[in-house]
Amino acid sequence: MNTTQAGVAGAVTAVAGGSSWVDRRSGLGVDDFIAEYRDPRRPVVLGDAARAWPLYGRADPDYFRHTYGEHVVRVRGRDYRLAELIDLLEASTVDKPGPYPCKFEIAKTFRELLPEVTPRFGYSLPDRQANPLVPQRLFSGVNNLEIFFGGPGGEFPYLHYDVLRMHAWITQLHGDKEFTLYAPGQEHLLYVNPDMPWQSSIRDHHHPDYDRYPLFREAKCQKVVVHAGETLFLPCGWWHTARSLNMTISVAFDSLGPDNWSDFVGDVVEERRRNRKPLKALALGTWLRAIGPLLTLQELGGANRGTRWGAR
Ligand SMILES: O=C(O)CCC(=O)C(=O)O
Ligand SMILES: [Fe+2]
Repeated sequence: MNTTQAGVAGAVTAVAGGSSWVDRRSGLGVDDFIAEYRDPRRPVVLGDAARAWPLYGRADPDYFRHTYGEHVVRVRGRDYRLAELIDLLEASTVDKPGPYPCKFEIAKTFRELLPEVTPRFGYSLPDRQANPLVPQRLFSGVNNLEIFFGGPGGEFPYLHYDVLRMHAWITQLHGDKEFTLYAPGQEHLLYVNPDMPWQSSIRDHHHPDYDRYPLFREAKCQKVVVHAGETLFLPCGWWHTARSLNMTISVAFDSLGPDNWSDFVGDVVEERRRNRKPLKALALGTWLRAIGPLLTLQELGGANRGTRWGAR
């Protein structure tokens, strides 16, 4: 991106260390997105990816209070009416943050919202998750289109990359959320949890215990604030965590395409090995590697491009 484009797009965000940044782009063609961000695995903030969603520009706390206020949602084992939860989050402060994340799977908890966050944007396609050749049970822990509500100071509890090396997409519908990103390749500095290697063991990464985690000092992070209307693309394997700067409403999902297929297969196999299921690892790995080229062929014929959620 040249400086003129950068200026027009409102562009670059200064980051910790001052040496790196996350681009902000609007009006980006899908081919340019693939060439400049997806394939080189660079995060980007897209200004208008979700512009076609009916909910875009309308999703403030009052909208949810009025439309879904009586909806009962469960947070940390307690049931709230959504209106009550939003009141609680709006009244929370950085010193006394409300619960976070308050996240709900849209297809289960807010089914009526599905058409409001459709179409799925073209940047995230093709997506292989709904393909009948791919065993659906693999995706039980994957972020399956979730809506997040947060108040000031609400922090995601751990540094992680999205399971199975999916690409992550987080659209800010309301408010501002700060993301802290660590590029892949720094795993030796992040104290990866051996039992859950997509998570760091470091808690409170804003005030880490450097006696316990001395190497973490050397890890280089980038911070980016995502504002209402913007979508953050986080390529597979990028470590991240987030904090809500004010009352926020976001929609997040993961994607699996031809470009992160082999990363995905690697993590699926690795997880079976870690759980001492070598035969399952072998069988699944063989199957998934075999269907990879088949899926690519299908995609040449237009498959895996459904713009409805869960569609093929
Ligand atoms: O928006 C956030 O708090 C971060 C969400 C996230 O990274 C996730 O659900 O995997
Ligand atoms: Fe994530």
